[in-house]
Amino acid sequence: MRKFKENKLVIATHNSGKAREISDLLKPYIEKFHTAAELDLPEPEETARTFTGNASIKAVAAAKGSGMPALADDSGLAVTALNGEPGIFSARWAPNKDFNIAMAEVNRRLGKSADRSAAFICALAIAWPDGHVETFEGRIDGNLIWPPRGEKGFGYDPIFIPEGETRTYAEITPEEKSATSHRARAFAKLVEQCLTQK
Ligand code: ITT
Repeated sequence: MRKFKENKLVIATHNSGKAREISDLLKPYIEKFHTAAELDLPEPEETARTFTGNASIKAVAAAKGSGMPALADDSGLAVTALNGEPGIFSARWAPNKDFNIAMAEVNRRLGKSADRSAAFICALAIAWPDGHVETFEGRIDGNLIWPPRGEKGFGYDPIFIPEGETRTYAEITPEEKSATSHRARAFAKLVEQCLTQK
């Protein structure tokens, strides 16, 4: 496992909800970070069939494009009764990034299914400009509700209740979400294996 020793990192995402969560998680470890959006880095095509594969594509593209190490997140909602869909296509179910449409589509496809279980999955990839990549995965199980509830968070948060909670991810604070989320769990592995406190 290569250790991250530099003091600059590019957060390779164009999703502002993710960028906010990732920068909050990174603050204790990295002095300076940039986002792919702020550096105007192009968004590579996500052609892999796994979260980890797509996270690697995004991290390598940003590291090569910026000349700095880069961290990418590929994540999504896997619904049990839909055989894991939308999965790696979670962003693509939202035309013009309209997640009201994506959430309604999940609910429509679930129909009267008694099984409302789902999981959020997050793959993180950290890549260096020489092409070296390390990857980490995290997951949180929960259940889907309808109608959506809450104004916080992003994406599918208003329909997802994590295990052990009664509120959706859009009803709890960012700190509470980060105590259990798929992203925080992947992050904990990244921190343990790859980062050192500044
Ligand atoms: P980047 O590729 O630029 O990072 P993206 O939004 O296209 O942004 P993904 O391809 O990884 O990212 O799509 C993941 C989608 O899954 C994302 O758009 C959200 O809708 C959903 N998602 C991921 N993590 C989530 C979370 O913590 N809460 C709610 N929805 C989440």
